[in-house]
Amino acid sequence: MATTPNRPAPKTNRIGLTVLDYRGGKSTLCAGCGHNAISERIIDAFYEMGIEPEQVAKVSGIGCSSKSPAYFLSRSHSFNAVHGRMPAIATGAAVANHKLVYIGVSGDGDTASIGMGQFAHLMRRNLPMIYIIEDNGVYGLTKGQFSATADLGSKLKSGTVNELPAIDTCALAIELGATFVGRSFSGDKKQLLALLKAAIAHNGTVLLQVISPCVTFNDHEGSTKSYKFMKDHEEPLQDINFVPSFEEIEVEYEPGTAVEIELHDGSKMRLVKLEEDFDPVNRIEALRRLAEAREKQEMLTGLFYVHPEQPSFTDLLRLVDEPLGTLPEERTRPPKRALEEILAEYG
Ligand SMILES: Cc1ncc(C[n+]2csc(CCOP(=O)(O)OP(=O)(O)O)c2C)c(N)n1
Ligand code: SF4
Ligand SMILES: [Mg+2]
Repeated sequence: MATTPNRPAPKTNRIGLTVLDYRGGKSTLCAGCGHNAISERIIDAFYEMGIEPEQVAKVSGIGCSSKSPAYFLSRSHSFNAVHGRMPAIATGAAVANHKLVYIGVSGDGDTASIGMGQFAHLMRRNLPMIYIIEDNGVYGLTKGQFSATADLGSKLKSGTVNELPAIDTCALAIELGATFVGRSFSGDKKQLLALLKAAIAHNGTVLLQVISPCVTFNDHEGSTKSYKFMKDHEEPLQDINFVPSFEEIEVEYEPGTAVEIELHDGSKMRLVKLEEDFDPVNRIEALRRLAEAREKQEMLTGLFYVHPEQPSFTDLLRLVDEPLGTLPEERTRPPKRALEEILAEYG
């Protein structure tokens, strides 16, 4: 009788789960779509950080990008909201249960057009969540119209030229109050993974704009969001090394070449500067550098701004430790006597 050869035990993370425990359903997006590569990095980040999938809540709006939460972390909580309305759902959920890790996936259309009002208030509140904009410069799901992040002068396949300036969602997020803001490229595995792991360790709003080429409608000559354009033009600000709190590694850097930033959970980001003077804890400098990049048409990536000490929205609400959604009614409703006392004050 044939014997089963001894197979090595599958690799597990610090909580004993395999990478398969972090996967989702099979993607129905086009083969080669940048959004699929981002889902892969999200799986790697949660696996490597050893976060229980049941402790994660995924939210999204509408678009090819917003379908992505179906393709990672199938054991997590999930809500696919109405177009541009993911922030309201995320805010309600985070207040009802501030113990979960929230990750939102949106698109450039979902965020920078119909969802702009909700996006602005989420950034301003510093809600503790990771908000990813999978940015391909077009409305992929509705067949490739320009979005509000399409660069001035970029071309559609039909030859139509975009005559409007792009909204810089990173600059806007910093201006509005987000406390961890960066840009990456779906094809830059190392940088994107480091940013995602650091994002998990941050307490506050993380805005990651990830350039994610749409192979079907925006990957041609004349597009500034194509694979070729990004490969030729990506200019990283730093080499990002993330050291989680549970894995202290000491590395020596040349004096003045690296900055170390400690995040909420004690994890560290070691940023090896590729630009002499750039300091990501300086908000004004970050905004200035982004404005300069727009003037010079540079495709800057990296961590632009981080403020780990700023209290998040749920910190400001001074919530009790247990999630509000799990409390019995007698602890969430004031007793009749308390209401009568309040009403008596107006009598
Ligand atoms: C209220 C409403 N208006 C318009 C639409 C049509 N619509 C669906 S997805 C979408 C844009 C998606 O673009 P983006 O967020 O960039 O996602 P992508 O498909 O490019 O990933 C639009 C306009 C809709 N579904 N609902
Ligand atoms: S249409 Fe574009 S954005 Fe949508 S799945 Fe296909 S490649 Fe991705
Ligand atoms: Mg899009």
